[in-house]
Amino acid sequence: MIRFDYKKLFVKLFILLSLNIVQSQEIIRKIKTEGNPLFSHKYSADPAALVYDDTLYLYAGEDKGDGKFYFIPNWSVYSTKDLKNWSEYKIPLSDSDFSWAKKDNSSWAGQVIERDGKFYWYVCTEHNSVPGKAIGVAVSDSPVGPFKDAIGEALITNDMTTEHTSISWDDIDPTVWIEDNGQAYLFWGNTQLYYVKLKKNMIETEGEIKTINLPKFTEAPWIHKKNGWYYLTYAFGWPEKTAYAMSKNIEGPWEFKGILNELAGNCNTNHQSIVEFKGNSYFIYHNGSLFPNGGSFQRSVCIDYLFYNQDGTIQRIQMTTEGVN
Ligand code: FUB
Repeated sequence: MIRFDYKKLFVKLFILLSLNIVQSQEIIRKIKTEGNPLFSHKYSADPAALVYDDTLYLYAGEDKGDGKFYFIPNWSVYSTKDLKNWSEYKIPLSDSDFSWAKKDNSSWAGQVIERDGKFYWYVCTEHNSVPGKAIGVAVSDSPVGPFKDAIGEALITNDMTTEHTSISWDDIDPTVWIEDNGQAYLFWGNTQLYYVKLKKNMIETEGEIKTINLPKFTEAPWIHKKNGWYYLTYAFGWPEKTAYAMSKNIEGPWEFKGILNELAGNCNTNHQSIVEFKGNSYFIYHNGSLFPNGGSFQRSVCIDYLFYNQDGTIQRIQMTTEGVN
């Protein structure tokens, strides 16, 4: 006689049901985009995209600046399957989720990466006892969160990099990359570009912090790979354009290839993210085009196509108002 395991069935049903409830509960808004900027209900800055399970997840800061400086107390997450219809989820991470972060301060850019079914969000915020910016990491079982501090302290603090620059905001804009052999890397910086290996647990560094020197490096490094080439795009000069370098090795040497994107109009920063999604390559960035008060501290995320040349170099981005719709 076959005995039916009701207990197992009940546990499975309970897990499925709660996952479903969490997912549907967390969507706070459905958005149909009409071009650039992508979202007009609020300001959004420093986009970082993650393609996972046939879906593009977009992480961005809630840009609540008063017109004088950056103020980003929360990060948002959006998802889409077609780049037109988007879901916005309940705020998945705030600077107040890091007990070591200064209260009511500005948390800047970050990036989410998946490893072994967990999602790690590297962000920068202001440290409350080590003067300057610091990098923390939050973790979740879902790409839409909620995320929680994965360590309970910062991963990178300003005092770890003082030999390279005296500014207190050089430890910003983390971007992460995992090699096919499993070795993970963290890149970050302002004025000086840094990188360090990460242990498999993604919450500890391994070995020394190294530097990379690229022309007019300001901030916002982003690593991606295509056809055997590594690309390191970054914010170039001030106000920022986007430039890029290429290498056959994640640890360089990097060859500077020039400007990729022009000034983002009335916005000092440009902050890019590059991904491939359903057969096309995309350049996701921000500008100050949201009418009437958009600008350098009230930015909005945009998306345009990115095209490669035969030799692997990238064609200049054409910023458009139509976007990719
Ligand atoms: O959003 C604050 C800062 O502005 C980011 O960390 C930089 O990349 C620039 O976009």
